[in-house]
Amino acid sequence: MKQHEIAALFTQMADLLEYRDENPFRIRAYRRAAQNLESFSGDLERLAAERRLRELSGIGADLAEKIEEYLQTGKMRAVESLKRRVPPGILELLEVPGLGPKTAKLLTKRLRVSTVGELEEAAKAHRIRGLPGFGAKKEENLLKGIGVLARGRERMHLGIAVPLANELLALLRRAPGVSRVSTAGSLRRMRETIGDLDLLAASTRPLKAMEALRKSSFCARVLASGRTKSSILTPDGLQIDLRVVPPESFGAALQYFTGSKEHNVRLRELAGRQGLKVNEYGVFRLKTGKRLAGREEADVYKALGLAWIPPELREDCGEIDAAKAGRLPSLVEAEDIRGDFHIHTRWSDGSDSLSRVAKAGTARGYQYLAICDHSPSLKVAHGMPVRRLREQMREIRALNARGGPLRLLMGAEVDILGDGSMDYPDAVLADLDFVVGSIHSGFGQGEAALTRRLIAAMRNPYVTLIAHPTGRLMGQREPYPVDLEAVFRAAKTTGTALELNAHPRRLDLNDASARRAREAGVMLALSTDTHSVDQLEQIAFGLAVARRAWLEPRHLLNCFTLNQLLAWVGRKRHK
Ligand code: DGT
Ligand code: CA
Ligand code: CA
Ligand code: ZN
Repeated sequence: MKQHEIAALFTQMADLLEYRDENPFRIRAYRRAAQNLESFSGDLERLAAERRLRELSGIGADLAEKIEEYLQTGKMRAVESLKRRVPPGILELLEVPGLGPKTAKLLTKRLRVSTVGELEEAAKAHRIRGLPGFGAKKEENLLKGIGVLARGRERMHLGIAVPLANELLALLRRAPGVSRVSTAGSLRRMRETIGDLDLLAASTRPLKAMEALRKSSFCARVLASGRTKSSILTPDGLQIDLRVVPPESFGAALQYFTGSKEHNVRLRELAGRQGLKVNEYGVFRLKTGKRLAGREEADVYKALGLAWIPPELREDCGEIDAAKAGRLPSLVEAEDIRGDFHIHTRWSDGSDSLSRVAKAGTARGYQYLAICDHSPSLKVAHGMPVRRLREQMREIRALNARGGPLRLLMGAEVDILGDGSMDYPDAVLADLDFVVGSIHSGFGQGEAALTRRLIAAMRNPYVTLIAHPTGRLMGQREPYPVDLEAVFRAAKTTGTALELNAHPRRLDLNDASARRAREAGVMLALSTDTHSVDQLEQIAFGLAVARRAWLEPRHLLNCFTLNQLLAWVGRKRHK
């Protein structure tokens, strides 16, 4: 968790330096370091203790010292002192998505606003559109950004929630008397964002478990504290709800507190019709009060005549009828995943070498990884000219020639240009094993044009997969408008796969769209959009979306063997 805090401080540092018009090289160094820390999932504290921080890419002596300082003191003096040198309120303004330091400075001066609230008022009163360089559109975008910021504050994404939950579960497991622990609520259902984080423990000594949480460093404030339930706020303002129940009702409580509320309402209706009652203590016969189940969650469902329903499906979207009819999907599982597509390396904006990536893929037991670095138009990401791509292909061939269980596929993430054409010529694409098409520019073109672009790309025989089809970045950028139903039809007829991007800020397609895509007969593919090898494990977030979309292995390209995959790619090319 610490690396996220430090990354946020480095970003803040860069913003503040930029606001003060300071050295652009320093600004860039902080931004790079922040990016690298965000994607780092190793043990930062251990690395610091071994004085090896400088092995992280983009971390020199100066930044290493700042990281150490933060780890030791929980503070970064350089940031503190810089903060004192800008007007108060600026820090929050800088968090508004789409509002850079330069614009923030201009707006505060011209409008004499100093807080996000005042800026919002100014925008609503249309006092911004008249400023030089602005206009109605920019004013609207600013308002949107303020909205996104507010919503982003309300809910946390899985990339934050899952690691936090794992630490909390470990803490609870160590508390005296605790025999079982689990997440519950929206986190157990793996919704894309989590309101508050629900935890459940079975214990004979509930007060001890709650005390462990309250006395831990995760607790900044106690909101509520009873005999079976505690709610706390973490230092980041996230709410944790912990319930502790006796072991004999763990299953019933887990079922109840996993929700969703809508799923539980349906379940209780069903129970009522059978003369039964379900609550957080168990399943009971209404007439006699006899208890039929409670210790195990599966028994709760069984007592109601249902198969156990995976938590990801519990949204009252037909899962109870399916369970009754014995027609629940055989959801895709982690073991079914044979590889990952859309992997970046040092050849464009990733941080690792091809051989490091191959090693990490092998360690995960994968059969294949598609290396998909950026194409030349994406200059900010060091997109590769054809000559560099060819060079990379040679290196991939050489690595594959060494043998081993994992095959690197020669691929590219190719920009779909404004007119729907691809950023590499077809003759180059034809030499690749796997082609990902992405929109990274012209988001403002409007729905019709964006949809046309995607469809044009799918009509290219070499385009295997469309990446992040709606372009959203949670908390930063709304999805661009696109006619998804038209995209699904084109994907189906052209034989192009659509991505479930597993990055916790993207998760794009999302669960509902992915389910509709599947119903439209579209092939889907999970990919992590990995920029450094420790992000390969984020496949778990994409897997959660796939499960929430009711996907089975046959719906996902990742579950194909290498030969099946290559055959699938070839079918489109030879249509
Ligand atoms: P969130 O926190 O907004 O992401 O969503 P949840 O689903 O985690 O909701 P939360 O934390 O309010 O409650 C956790 C679960 O507990 C919920 O999914 C179902 C159960 N639950 C909570 N309150 C009620 C209630 O008033 N009625 C019913 N039937 N179930 C409830
Ligand atoms: Ca919750
Ligand atoms: Ca809750
Ligand atoms: Zn990418």
